[in-house]
Formats: sequence, C-alpha cells, structure tokens
Amino acid sequence: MSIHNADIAAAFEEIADLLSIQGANAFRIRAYRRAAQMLRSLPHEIAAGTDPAVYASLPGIGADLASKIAELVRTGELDSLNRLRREVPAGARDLLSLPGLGPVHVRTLVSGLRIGDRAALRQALAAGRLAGVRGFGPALRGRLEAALARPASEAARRLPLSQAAQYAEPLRDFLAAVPGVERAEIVGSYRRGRDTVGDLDVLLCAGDAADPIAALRGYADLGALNASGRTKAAGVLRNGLAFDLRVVAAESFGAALQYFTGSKEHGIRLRQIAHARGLKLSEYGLFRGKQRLAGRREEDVYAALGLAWVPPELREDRGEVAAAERNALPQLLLRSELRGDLHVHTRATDGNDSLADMVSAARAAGLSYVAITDHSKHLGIVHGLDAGRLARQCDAIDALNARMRGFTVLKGAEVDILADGSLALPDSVLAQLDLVIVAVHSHFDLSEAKQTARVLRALEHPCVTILAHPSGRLLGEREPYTLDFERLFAAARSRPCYLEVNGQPQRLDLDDVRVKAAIEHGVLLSLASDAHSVEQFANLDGAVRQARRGWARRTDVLNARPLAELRRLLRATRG
Ligand code: DGT
Ligand code: CA
Ligand code: CA
Repeated sequence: MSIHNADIAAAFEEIADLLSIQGANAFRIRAYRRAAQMLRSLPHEIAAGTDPAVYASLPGIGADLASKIAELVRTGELDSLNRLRREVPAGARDLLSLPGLGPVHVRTLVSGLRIGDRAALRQALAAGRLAGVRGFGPALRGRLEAALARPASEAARRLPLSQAAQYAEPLRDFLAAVPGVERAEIVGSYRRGRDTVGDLDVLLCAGDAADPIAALRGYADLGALNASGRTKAAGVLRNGLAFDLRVVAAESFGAALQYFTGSKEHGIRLRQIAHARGLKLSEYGLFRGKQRLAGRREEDVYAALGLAWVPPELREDRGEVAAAERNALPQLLLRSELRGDLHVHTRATDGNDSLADMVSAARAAGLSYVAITDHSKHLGIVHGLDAGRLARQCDAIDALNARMRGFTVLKGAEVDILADGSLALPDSVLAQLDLVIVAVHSHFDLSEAKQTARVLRALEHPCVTILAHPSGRLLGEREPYTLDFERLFAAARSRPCYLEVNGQPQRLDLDDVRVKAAIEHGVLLSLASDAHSVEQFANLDGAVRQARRGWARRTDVLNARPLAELRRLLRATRG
C-alpha cells in the first residue's frame, strides 16, 4: 500500500493535537504542525523509500520526524501515535472535531473541568458552567451549542481540494493507463475547483472491449468497491474518500463530462434551455427526438444550446448561464498573468528558507516581484520581528535588489491586529515599508460587532495595505470568525486597501462567494501564496483557482499589475 503526503501530514497533525491535549512541550508540538503544513504543500509525493536520510533533507524534518516518516512508509502505522491514541480518551479526541475547539480548549475542558466528551460538554453548556472560563467567550459557546444540537451525520467531513488531489490524480493516472481507456477525468466539484470535495466523480471513456472496473479491483489505494456491471461503480479509497465512477462511449463523453461536472444547479439551467428549444439534454447527449445534435465534445453541447463554453469554476448557477447566453462571460484570470506575490515568509520568522532562496524561488515561479512579509513580534508567533531585526532585513533586501536585474523585492511585514484593532508594530517602523499586511491571529471568537469594529479600525491605519486571509478559516479545523463583510468591502473600497485571496491549501480565504462580492464592490484582490518555504509558491495555483471561482479577471487583481502600476496602487493606500 502507498502512503501519501496527506497521510503523513494527518498523522503528524493528530500527534500534535494529542500532545497538546496532554499539555506537552509547545516547541515539540509546533515541530509536528510545521512538518504537517510543509508536507501538505509539497508538490510531489515523498514516500519513495524507507531510508530516513532521504526525509531528513526536507525542510523542518529532523532525525526524529524523518524516522517517523520512514516508519509510516514501511508499516503504514506509527507506534507513537497509537500510544497517544490509547492515552488520550476517545471522548476527548472527539471534542477536537467540534467547530472552534482547538487542543488548548480541549485540554481546559478535560483536565481543568473534567468534561471528557460531547455529552458532558452539552450538560456543562446547559448548566452555564463555561461562562467566565477563559477562551470560552459567548460566541464560541453559542457555536458549540449549535454544533452539539446538530445530528452527527450532518457534520460529515468534506476533504480540502489539495488533499483530495493527492488521491484523485494517482487514481486518474491508474485508470488512464488501463488498456482500452481513451480518456479519464475527475469531474464533479473537483473539476469545478471547489475548495472542498464531498466525493470524487470519475468519468472514463472506453470502448466495449475494455474493463476498467475489473482493473480497479487491483488498485493499491482502494478501500471497497461496489460495482454494477461494466459501466458503473461506486467505492471508497483507503483514506475514506468516496468515489463514483462511470464509463461512457466516445459519442457521449462530452455530454457526460458536462453532466457529471455539475453543479447540479448549473445542469438544471442547461436542461431548461434545452427544453425551451424542444431538445432533450442528458448525460448521453443533446437530442432532437432520436437525433443526437451534440455529445462527443463538451464545447459542442454548450454551442448547440447557443451558449459560450463555461469554464468549470463558474458552473455554480451564480449568473454564468445568463452571461454565456449573452456571450458575456468574464475573461478569467490566468496564473501566467500574476506578476508578483505580496505575502511571503522567510526563516527570519516561521518560514523554512532564507531570504535569498525565497527570492530565487519567486523568480523561478515566473514572477517579477515579491514582497517579504515576515511576522511582527507578538504573542504566539515564533521569533516575530521587532523593529531592529526588521531594519536589518530591509538592509538585506536593499543589498539583494542592488545585485538583481529584472526582479524586485519589496519590503513588507505581516502585522497582527491586536484585540482592540491597534497594530503590533509602531507607526515609525511601518512607515518605512513598501507594504503592510495586517491579519487577525488571535481573539477569533469576538462578537460580530466587535470583530468588525476591530478589523475596520486596523484598516483605517494609514500604513495598512492589505488584509490577509480575511475570514480566518482553516478548512476542517476552524470556522471563519464572524465579520460583517459588507462593511469590510465598503471600507476597503473607500479607504482604499486591498483584500487577500490566500492560497494556502487549508485557507483559500477569501472564499469564492466573497471574492465575487469583493469584486462587485470594486475592491482589488491580492492573490498570495503565503509561502513559508520555496515549494509553497505552488499555493498561487490554489489562489488563482479560488479567484476564478469568484469571477476574477486580470484587472481585479493587484499583483497582476506591472511593478510601476503596483507601486502607484501601494502609494494610493497611504492616507
Ligand atoms: P460534492 O461531491 O459534494 O463535492 O459535489 P459534486 O458537485 O461533485 O456533487 P456529486 O458528487 O453529488 O455529483 C456530481 C455531479 O453529478 C453533480 O455536480 C451534477 C451531477 N448530478 C448528481 N446528481 C444529480 C441530480 O440529481 N441531478 C442532476 N441534474 N445532476 C446530478
Ligand atoms: Ca463529487
Ligand atoms: Ca458523486
């Protein structure tokens, strides 16, 4: 059996969770979390062999973690994780899956208050025992009450796209290589580039002689398979990800691609248009009576309905069908149109690589400028920069710029928005930077009114350029904080300042719906990798995908502008 990066990351993340419930050393916990984050962002699979030395060369992986990776690759299990699972009661581990509850909360509940499972937590909330307990403000208590009132099935987990990809791509490659299979595509929400996927939908084009479903029975990552005949199957992969599979003939492939890419609502719109023209649209084709008007190619299906071809990212019934009828779909942003990246970390704070290496990697990613935005010194941030260290980093950037042609490094910082909306670095320091990113990294559970007032106050600061990951969500881990986005968009537009689309696989923040709303408010977006290591410039792909789902064009994006224009837009924020 094969171990994917996502499996190793999940194991390390679980170790970190369990260790922090136990109150273990914060440094040790952080090492596991950073390793997990690094593994999730690697563009290639690492499970090549069982020699720990190979893994020790990865950023942030020391001898201990390297031997754990080797053990996982060799045995599929980790002794130390199994031990932790025995030590931490199942009820306490289950509490971690509740929205808004991190390991520190769970430790407070379990060790401090003897609340060891959902039932006990429900009782404690009802009895008002958590009022006044540190970290359990009214917003979090309300969220927990709501979550505990929902039946467990509704909390069924969706997988972040990046994790699904680590299973989807090998599955597609495997099926594409089965003799007689002409095409293999992962369709459904995966093809639409949605931030999370419920299941994978696999579409194959194959003639009668091929039997890909029989071949699939020998697939190493297969958990279970439920097939009915040679054209239809459903199953689960070893990591619990479910899939549906359909095999169709070439003359229907385009229609099936359209049908199973969805969304369901987009498909319904198309069928309404077909119906109005006296036609019938199905996964087999577009028909007038028995005559097939289109079906082989997806473009033909749209064209035969009088529609421009709709990029999969837009197929959510958010106005795209009407736009396709008028031939007025937006010219969606391309990755190749990004000129720079305005949110990047180095090992001066919590990144893995040096300034010089990050700059080389940015150039290699096809960019022509990059802003270095290490963290300000503040509680909870490792080695945050103070004024002195930031000044030295600025000198190093000047020296680099003096040596380079055709590439520019901008000076920036990612500064915490403190609880009251003030910033964690003094104005005199901020004024010397080319740009200032601000972000919420604490006090996630303020009321909507307080959180909104806090963030808006930060944006009023004359040095602030960009609000990073505006909702604060972490997919599968942390809900977005409550914030009045209408007011945020209005404020960003009039100030002006810019809003980030953070491409970290677990953030993808702003989300698609809010990207569209921000653009409609006339707010410019900064698409950012938030790279903490050289590989993570690949996060820009995720930011672009998300922005496309929000209808973003080149002109909506701050860092799609050439440097001179960017500089003008940066100056425009200086109040
Ligand atoms: P997911 O899996 O929750 O992330 O979302 P999807 O969009 O992949 O949904 P899924 O897997 O249930 O179905 C895949 C596609 O198949 C869906 O996007 C459109 C099509 N489809 C499925 N069920 C229906 C249906 O009842 N009516 C129509 N028109 N299309 C459907
Ligand atoms: Ca699906
Ligand atoms: Ca499905």
